[in-house]
Amino acid sequence: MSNYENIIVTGGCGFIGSNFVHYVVREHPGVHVTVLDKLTYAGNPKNIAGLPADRVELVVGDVCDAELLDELVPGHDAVVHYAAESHNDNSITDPEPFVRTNVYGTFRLLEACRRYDVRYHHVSTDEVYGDLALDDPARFTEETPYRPSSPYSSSKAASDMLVRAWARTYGLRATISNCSNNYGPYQHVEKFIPRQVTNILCGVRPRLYGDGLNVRDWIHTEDHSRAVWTILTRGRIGETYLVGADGERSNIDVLRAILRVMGKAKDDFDWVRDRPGHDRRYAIDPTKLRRELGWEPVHTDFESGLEQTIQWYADHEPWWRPVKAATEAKYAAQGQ
Ligand code: NAD
Ligand code: TDX
Repeated sequence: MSNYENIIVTGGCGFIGSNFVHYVVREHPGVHVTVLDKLTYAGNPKNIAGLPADRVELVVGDVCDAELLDELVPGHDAVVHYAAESHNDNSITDPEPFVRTNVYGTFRLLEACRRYDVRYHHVSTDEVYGDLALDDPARFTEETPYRPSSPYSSSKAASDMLVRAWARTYGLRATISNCSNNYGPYQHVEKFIPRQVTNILCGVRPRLYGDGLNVRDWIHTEDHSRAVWTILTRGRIGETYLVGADGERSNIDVLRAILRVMGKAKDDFDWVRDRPGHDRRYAIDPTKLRRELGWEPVHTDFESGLEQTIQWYADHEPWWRPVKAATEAKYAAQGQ
């Protein structure tokens, strides 16, 4: 049993938030989850369909809605804040919803948690630290200065700063986690791995940005969910924890692994226009989370996790097919 019996999960119909909802329902039977989700293009109620109605309630609404938060937040033990505009490429074409949801939405939640003295956990990204050179032996730690590059990562960095200020100034019981790139089932087809897998399933060639040498530090979303629960229940108030699973890989290596698993030739893809301001490399040093809270990733074999993820997309075409054409039309307009 934890001290948390009645929690709000914002963005619980998205990729990572829905994984956390499933995780809590499966692993922590005494906990009731209220999902607050606006159901944007990225939110899908099917991601949490079938969970017991006495454990999970979906409230469709906006984290920017102060009146709704005044109704919803009192009486809950904690808010775990996943809701965000999450895609870098979208933030480059239209930054406004990123500032609104990620910055103003976080502000509204912090105000509600302050008013009703509710524990708050903030889910953030390693992208707030900017990028590293490919040959730099360094990895990001909790002490690395913030240096975000994109409208998305700067909006997340701004939201992290608000959380720190609310913790220090008002004594809000808050923690922050900054995680690396997640993979797994239910990830929107706009993101790198699902985009390439579903392209191949549609008979379309995958698309690689720039020179393909950019490095991302991959973690299975199940490991991320367990890390967030660990920090929510046992993390020190006011602290930041980096979450990563030693999963550094170049984009071209990941793409070649996908091509291999799906029976395609290793050069069966197209090079496309690079992302403006494209971060070169992310890498997380997760020592603090491991030493202080004893968290360890379970999904340490990236290749087998990737194979399972590919199989999930092959088995769940009705889940991704309805949004595939619109997603690709957006990319086509950007030359990607
Ligand atoms: P996602 O885009 O798949 O899901 C976002 C969810 O938030 C959707 O369900 C959407 O409907 C909801 N939402 C958006 N705006 C809202 C609003 N104004 N009010 C209420 N709900 C709203 O995103 P994701 O990949 O699951 O990411 C979840 C969180 O994790 C984000 O905060 C993101 O910054 C963070 N994160 C993601 C990754 C990654 O690899 N995807 C890595 C580290 C951190
Ligand atoms: O078609 C593509 N081709 C390609 O080469 C796409 C969609 C992406 N890429 C590259 C860009 C990145 O180097 O692949 C890499 C991964 O791209 P994304 O899936 O868009 O992820 P990224 O920009 O790294 O950000 C992700 O991880 C950190 C999440 O989307 C963020 O929400 C999270 O904070």
